[in-house]
Amino acid sequence: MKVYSAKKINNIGIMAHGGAGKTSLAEVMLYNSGAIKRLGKVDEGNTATDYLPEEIERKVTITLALAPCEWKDTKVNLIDTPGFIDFVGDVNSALRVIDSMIVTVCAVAGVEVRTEAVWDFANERNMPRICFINKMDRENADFFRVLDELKDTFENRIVPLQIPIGSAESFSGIVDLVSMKAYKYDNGKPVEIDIPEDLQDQAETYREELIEAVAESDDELLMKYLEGEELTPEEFSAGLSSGVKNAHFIPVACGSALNNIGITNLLDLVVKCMPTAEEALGKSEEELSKEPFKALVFKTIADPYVGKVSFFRIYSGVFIPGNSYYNINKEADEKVNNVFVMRGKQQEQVEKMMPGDIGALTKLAKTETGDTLSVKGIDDLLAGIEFPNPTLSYAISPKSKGDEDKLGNAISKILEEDKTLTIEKNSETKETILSGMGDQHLDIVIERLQNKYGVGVEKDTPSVPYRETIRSTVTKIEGKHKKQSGGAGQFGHVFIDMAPYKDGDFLFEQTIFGGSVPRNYIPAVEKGVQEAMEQGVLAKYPVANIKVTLTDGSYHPVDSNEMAFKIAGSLAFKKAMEKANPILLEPVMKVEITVPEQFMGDIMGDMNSKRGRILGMEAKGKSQVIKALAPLSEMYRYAIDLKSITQGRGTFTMVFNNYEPVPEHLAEKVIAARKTAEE
Ligand SMILES: Nc1nc2c(ncn2[C@@H]2O[C@H](COP(=O)(O)OP(=O)(O)OP(=O)(O)O)[C@@H](O)[C@H]2O)c(=O)[nH]1
Ligand SMILES: [Mg+2]
Repeated sequence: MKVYSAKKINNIGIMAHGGAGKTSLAEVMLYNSGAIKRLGKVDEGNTATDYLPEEIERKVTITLALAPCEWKDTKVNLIDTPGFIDFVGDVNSALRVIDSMIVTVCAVAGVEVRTEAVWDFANERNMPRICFINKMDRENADFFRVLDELKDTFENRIVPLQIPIGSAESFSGIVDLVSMKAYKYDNGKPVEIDIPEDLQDQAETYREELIEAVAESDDELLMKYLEGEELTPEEFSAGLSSGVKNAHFIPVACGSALNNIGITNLLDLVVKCMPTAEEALGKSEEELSKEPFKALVFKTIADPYVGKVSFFRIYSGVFIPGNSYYNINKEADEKVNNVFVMRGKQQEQVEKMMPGDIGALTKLAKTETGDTLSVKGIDDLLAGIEFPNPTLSYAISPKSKGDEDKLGNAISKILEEDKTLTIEKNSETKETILSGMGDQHLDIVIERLQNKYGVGVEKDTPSVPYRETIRSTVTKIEGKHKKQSGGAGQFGHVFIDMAPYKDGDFLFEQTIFGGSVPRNYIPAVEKGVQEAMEQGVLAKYPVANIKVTLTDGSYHPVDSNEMAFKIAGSLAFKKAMEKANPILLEPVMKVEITVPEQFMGDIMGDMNSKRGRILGMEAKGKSQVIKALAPLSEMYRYAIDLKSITQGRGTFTMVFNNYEPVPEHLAEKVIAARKTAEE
């Protein structure tokens, strides 16, 4: 590919609900522009942008992919993004670097959950977008119903630029309301035809709506329009382009990605009405080129052949291979000898890259997703990328013993590629906890560990990190360790009091009088208690929230030593705990659930069945936010439950809140299960 100027670059994300046809659309745009020679199909597993084995197998996009093509001298940097919520991390990455969006909507399903989500994001940034009603060839496709739905759902001004000729089986082309010309398609190429008679009135009506929208986006044009004058073709064209670029209105196009209908018009529209990189950055290319180099790395992939590949977008300066660059976040130099344009998994080396463009670098040693690359001496960062917190966790372990290191290494490679994944060793349960955005996400990670890194992994629901504590105060509990037959003797002897303690996990005090336990042995007693606390008397869970006071004891001038007092301390602790009415505690989480209003009842019912307590609720836009406390043991699968209750329309966050007693009948079960597991 040649080097493109910021005046001739469009960075556009294709975003939508899962399955609306984003990947098919990217493919057919690449094909029509000549960027690829063979038109692939998602269902045949041969598209440019769904190239990972996991994507081909599932026919679903999992990671974002770059798909640059050239149309009318402009480099259109398409980014194909995932639609399923489990893979939302890459949607966030793409959103951070695009200047405009094609929102793909299925002509049958209409507006869906993720359509609303990406739309909201575009609104927040007043991002220009084109709405493309795809799958016009499908049975029950209905352009006008979906158009009305778009108008009803969104507050933006939504204006069709085209109307379809026919629908479902008979869908054959479009009437372009800008030129008032009609087209059918021959292998993707538009062939001009007369506007079908039965569409003429409708075309006129919608053209009037379009003219009004164009006029209203510019004061001068509006004056003319209100005075009843006609806009010249030049005025109309310029007004259309600026009205869309400023997101004064959102144009609607339609077609069929599968049958390659309406796609060239969509490409025309992108080049004409979406902002160039120069426009989006708000400076001329000349200015941008003179500024110091600055780019954001928004995605990292681990390619089996090339190694680490970092996708980056340049915000200022020119990238010249061989120069020295500097990662501001890591305070590290990065030497890069090549710069690439990527299309799916295909790389093409280019000579240099201009401001505003998107490309890829290989073998960056220190750089991670979200980092700013610049040159030495520059220290202000570009805004990073926000990723959602994981919602689902599994305890994982290697299938074969001895593969622990291999697993650790593989996971750290996968973590580089995916910022919505976390791995953590739980110090209480000793389990390795893998957390991600949902069951599909985690299953794919586990599959990749097997297929790409050769580590088989067992997954399980994480164990609950229960704790134990006491409810009563006990006094004068004796602990005596005495071994005085043969060889060197052992003698340690203590009395302790034990009480519930609210202000922390553990407090140790002593009220020894007259040296009954010599001063130098007191720390050993405390240590003995603490070691014993690692395994409580009920089910060997760690003990918390207790206060122990060493009150008395005795010693032997020869046989006493630290070890003996440590053992005495732990013996006393166990006895005391047994007598002090021990109970089991469980972690309770603070949960915030956001759902459309109609699911409130179901969410509350479900929370009740999970022993949750509702703290309150409030309206947020069109949604309700429910705050609740619920035991962790009931919440491990909440990501899955919420998805099924709300058909994917709910989201939630969850953080640890406090420990609370486990209800008795459940505690008995937990204790019994632990005993069985031990045996
Ligand atoms: N009939 C018809 N089917 C289409 C059209 N576009 C896409 N499809 C089909 O819809 C299914 C999903 O298409 P994709 O292109 O994978 O959709 P996507 O939006 O990329 O899906 P995700 O990336 O998984 O969110 C596939 O079976 C496509 O063949 C179309 O214009 N007409
Ligand atoms: Mg896709």
